[in-house]
Amino acid sequence: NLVVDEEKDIVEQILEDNITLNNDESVVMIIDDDTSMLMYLKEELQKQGWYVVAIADPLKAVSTYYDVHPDCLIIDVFMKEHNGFEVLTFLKQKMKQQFVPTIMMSVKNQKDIRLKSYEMGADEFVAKPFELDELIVKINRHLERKKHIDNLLLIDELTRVYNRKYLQKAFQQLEADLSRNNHPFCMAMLDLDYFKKINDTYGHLVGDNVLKQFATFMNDHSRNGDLVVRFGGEEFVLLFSQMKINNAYNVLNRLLHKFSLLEFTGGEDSFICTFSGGIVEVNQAGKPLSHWLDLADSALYEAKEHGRKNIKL
Ligand code: GH3
Ligand code: MG
Ligand code: MG
Ligand code: MG
Repeated sequence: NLVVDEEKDIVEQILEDNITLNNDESVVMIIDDDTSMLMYLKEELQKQGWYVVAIADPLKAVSTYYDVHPDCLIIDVFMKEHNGFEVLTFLKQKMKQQFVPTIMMSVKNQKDIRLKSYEMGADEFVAKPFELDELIVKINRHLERKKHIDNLLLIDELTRVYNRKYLQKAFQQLEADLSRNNHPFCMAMLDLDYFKKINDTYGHLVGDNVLKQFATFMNDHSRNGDLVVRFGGEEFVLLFSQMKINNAYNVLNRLLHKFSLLEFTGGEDSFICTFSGGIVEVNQAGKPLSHWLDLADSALYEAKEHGRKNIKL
């Protein structure tokens, strides 16, 4: 039996695939004890470019949940051993605060089944037999919504740039590029100078506005593929993809010069704001993000010691 064999290896297969799994590839998990339905759906949904995990044993679905990390769940309501509602209950506990769109499926298209599906937190009920193209469009919508919601969690509310949580993900992608193609990249840690004084003199709202303008400025001046992250408070991390350190150093100095010319208003006054920065070239795969952050942070410390408004390697 194809499906049973597949289940045995499902964890290894996923762990293996995860290495090559494109970060943008959506994972769809289907749980249905009808193996011919499983195989059919798996084949069809894979054609959409989704990574499909098809599982006939509901308990297996629960135990492999954290390995699979699905972006969308499709659960059959009536299965031999555990019904789909039980499975959904187990899976909901695993999901915790995460949003995972869930589609319940059943041949019994009855109001009580539909109601129960929604009451238990499913996002959609699909009656069997279904129209494949319609199901695909529905799944697609759910995946888009999931992406949108996940993205919101990675964006800093005040400045609208990525937050620290996203940095790890971006670092991994650039590091993969480094080990594959030997493309080094640069990481800069930037910190606004005497920012506390801006807050103390003009108030927090003015300070907030400076942070927003700074983030916007950096975003507007970054190339495609570069990244601006609010690391915390008035500290930002910039990633320059495929760039050597001398180049990054020159780019940052130009940005520092340009930013320092901007005038901000606080009450009746106008003022300027500068920043200091430390950069490292990430030219060696296998070291954790924290290693490079520490180096960039030490360089930043030197820049501060050196009187601020400057960049150090
Ligand atoms: P240095 O040049 O050494 O970096 O001095 P600094 O004053 O910038 O550094 P310090 O770490 O003493 O102060 C940082 C300040 O940033 C303190 C904190 O209140 C402020 N801050 C952090 N997050 C926010 C924010 O979201 N909005 C505003 N307005 N201020 C913030
Ligand atoms: Mg069934
Ligand atoms: Mg600081
Ligand atoms: Mg500061």
